[in-house]
Parts: sequence; structure tokens; C-alpha cells
Amino acid sequence: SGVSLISKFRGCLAGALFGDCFGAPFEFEDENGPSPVVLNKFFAKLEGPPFKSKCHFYAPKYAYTDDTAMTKCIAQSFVDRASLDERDIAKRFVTDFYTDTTERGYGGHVTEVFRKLRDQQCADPMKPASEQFNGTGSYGNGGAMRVSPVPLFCFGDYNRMIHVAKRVTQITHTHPLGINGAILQCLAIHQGLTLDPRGEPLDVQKFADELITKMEAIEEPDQIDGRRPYNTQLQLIKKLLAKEGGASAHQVQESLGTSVDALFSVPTAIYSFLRAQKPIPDIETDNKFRRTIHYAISLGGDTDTIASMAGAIAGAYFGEEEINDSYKMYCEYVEEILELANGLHKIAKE
Ligand code: 8NA
Ligand code: MG
Ligand code: MG
Ligand code: MG
Repeated sequence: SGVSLISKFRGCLAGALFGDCFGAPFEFEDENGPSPVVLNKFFAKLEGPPFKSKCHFYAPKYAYTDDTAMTKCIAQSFVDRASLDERDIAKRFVTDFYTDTTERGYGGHVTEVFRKLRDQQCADPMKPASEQFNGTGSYGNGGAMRVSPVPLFCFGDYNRMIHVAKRVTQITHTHPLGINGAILQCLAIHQGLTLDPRGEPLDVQKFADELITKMEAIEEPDQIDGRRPYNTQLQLIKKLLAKEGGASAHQVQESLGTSVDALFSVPTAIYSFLRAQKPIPDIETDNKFRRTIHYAISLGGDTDTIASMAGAIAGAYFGEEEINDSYKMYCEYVEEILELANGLHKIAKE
């Protein structure tokens, strides 16, 4: 008997939220990422006995960022309408962006899409994104970072899942690297959902091989060198995983990357999940969900987004029960995101 699907759905969205909230304080903070001492202390606090002051219980809450802001818009739209409605999702992005009084740290150029969408009242929800960067579209990781509701909403219908992942991404990201990054992240979550974490240890090479096969049917080879950029990264993941003693952080940072480009962050998130199946030096835990997001953050760069994507995959694979319960005290929007996961599960069952 494996982990229940509802636990996997809840683990996936909670994993995305915790990765975002816990990664955000470290985003582009230090070139090589936070130090092992700092990160171990950070997580020890989150997992330790709750801090109690003399007269009342108090736990500081970490705020979510754009990653979760946009994820919840997509999940809410799916739950409310039980169908794909790009205009509705665009409206939710725009309303959230203009009414949220908390600074959510959106990407540098995506705010231009929101401005245009607002001005045309989302009448043509895919047009502003196609005009970004002189018509090439954004290749940022903003599509991939918010794709987690898609594999839940479309669970059981593989081709529709790919289609929906693409459409939802195109509201802000139309560059092939932006779209395919979101599809790859979607595929990784989908694989996590369908595998049982309680049997044999995860075959990490096979997990990567299956992504390679699926992406070959999706990704066009480059017109000049004939290579498929995401498959090149996935092959690299396999090599890094096969290294004796494990690849160094430096090797991972230099090859897979830790930037806001989808190509140099989605594969890093997948690698973090796969690497965390075994103990990692300097990471003081036996818990594999913690190890996944802890490792993702330790690499530095776009820590909130990479940890959020890695957390979504880990949560989908292990389910909610692998996530330390005390994390719920330290993030905003936990109850709400879990309720959205319940709503998506209800739809998936029908
Ligand atoms: P985006 O579409 O604005 O892309 C992000 C950045 O990628 C842009 O600002 C460009 O610098 C670059 N870029 C993307 N496409 C191209 C292109 N075709 N040509 C040249 N440059 C390009 O926004 P997004 O939604 O993809 O961004 C997601 C990231 O932004 C996430 O990491 C998220 O957490 C957020 N973020 C916020 C901060 C912050 O502190 N405000 C810092 C980093 C990232
Ligand atoms: Mg480091
Ligand atoms: Mg963010
Ligand atoms: Mg980020």
C-alpha cells in the first residue's frame, strides 16, 4: 500500500509553498549560496520546539512570493471553473498583482505583461506575452515555477496535461525555453505522483531517462546544432548523479545553473529532488523532503523558485506525510493551499 493520491496532491502544493517561503530569504543573497551552518540552523529552528514568549504564542511567518501568488491563481481558477480558462487565469494574475499590498518580488519584465493585460481587460490574454523581448517571448522560469496545479488538475489525461501546461505558461511566457521548462517541471511532478515512495528506493537514472524520452517528443531540435537544450541538461543530470561521492555544489552551479532562466533552474530543481534520495554532506537530516528543499536552497541563486519547484516534485512523490508538520506554523497561506489541493483532488477523481 503506497501513499494516497490526496496526500500526494496536498504534498505537491504544500511542497511548492514551503520551498518558496523558505527559499525566499536567501534569493540571490550570496554568490555560492548560504553557508551550511546558516542553513542547518534555519531548518533546525523550523523543526524545533515552537518558540514561546511569556504571554502569547508567537511564530514568525515567512511570506510567499510571486511563485505562490501565481500558483494559487491557477489552482483557484481550475477549482472554481473545473475547466481551462486562460482569460480567467490572466484576470486573477492581474488582480492579484495590482491589489496585493505585500511585495511579492515578481520577475523584472513580467510586470509589463500585467500592465498590458490590465489595459485590454484580458480580452486577448495571450497577446502581451508574445510581445515580450521584441517578440521572442520570456525564457524566464516564471511559467515553470507556477505549473504545479496542472499535473493535479489533469491527472489521468497525459496529452491534455501537456496542452494545459503550455497554454497556462503562454499567458506570460512564449519563448520555447520558457514553455518547455514548464512542461518539463510538469512531467517531473506527474512522475512523482505516479510512483510509490514506499517500495524500492527511487531509481533516479530511470526517472531522468523517462523525462528524456518524454521531452524528445516535445522539444524541437535546435536549427543550427540539432541539439535539444533540455535533453542536454537531463543528460547532465544523469552524469552528475552517477559521480562517485556525489557532484560538488560548484559543479552543479556551473553546469545546471541557478538563474531565473528556465533552462538553468528547472533541471536544477529536478536534480535536487533526485540527489536528495541519498544523504548529502552538510545537510543534517534524514527527512527527504527537507533534504530536497535544503539542498536546492544551498545552491544559491534563484533559491525560492528552485526550492519551490523541487519541493513540488518531492511533495508529489512522498506525499504530505514526509513534510514536517511544524513547517505549517511558519508560512502564510498553508491552510488555503491545502484546501486548493483538496479541490483539485475532487476534480481529478471525477
Ligand atoms: P520575466 O519574464 O521578467 O523573466 C525574468 C528575467 O529573465 C527577465 O527580467 C530578463 O532579465 C530575463 N529574460 C527572460 N526572457 C528573456 C529574453 N527572451 N531575452 C533576454 N532576457 C530574458 O519573469 P519570470 O516570471 O520568468 O521571473 C521569474 C523569477 O522572477 C522567479 O525567480 C521569481 O521568484 C522572480 N524573481 C524575483 C526577484 C526579486 O527579488 N524581485 C529576483 C529574482 C527572481
Ligand atoms: Mg553553498
Ligand atoms: Mg519568487
Ligand atoms: Mg525566484
